[in-house]
Amino acid sequence: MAKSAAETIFVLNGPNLNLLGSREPETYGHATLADVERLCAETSAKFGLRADCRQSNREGELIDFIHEAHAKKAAGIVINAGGYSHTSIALHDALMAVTIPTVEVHISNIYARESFRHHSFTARAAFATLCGFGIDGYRLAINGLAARIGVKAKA
Ligand code: CA2
Repeated sequence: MAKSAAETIFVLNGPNLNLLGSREPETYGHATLADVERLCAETSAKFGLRADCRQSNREGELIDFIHEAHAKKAAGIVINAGGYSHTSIALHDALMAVTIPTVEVHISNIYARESFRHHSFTARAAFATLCGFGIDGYRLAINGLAARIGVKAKA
């Protein structure tokens, strides 16, 4: 049976994350964006949820995805806004406006890197942030999101 929109988690990846697996493996590992999306789909399925995975290099398109999540009554958002995390008040405002339970993920440990990565605007609109776990952070985020929205793993 098709899952209703209320059982959908939007997984949003921002600029340059389409390059995962092709460069800077010492920082971001060897996994590709397709690997991330597969991991999110598999993890969501354990909870009877569906992962709707999107990536964009454009701030406005990411905002449109957040609005779409609201329009489709998404159960949650997992977002790695990439570099926009550190610059985008507009993405912060979009997340605040929709009041969908949100977890922020960063593949790298942003606090062990340059100081300009230590602040995230989007994190302020999330109930939790995970960083430094590599792509496993997405799996952990979906587990935490499911717990927050009261969805248990299916037997
Ligand atoms: O650690 C993360 O997930 C980041 O959100 C990644 C962003 C960076 O600006 C944030 O500070 C932390 C950058 C994404 C760039 O991704 C690439 C992946 C492979 C090769 C080059 C860039």
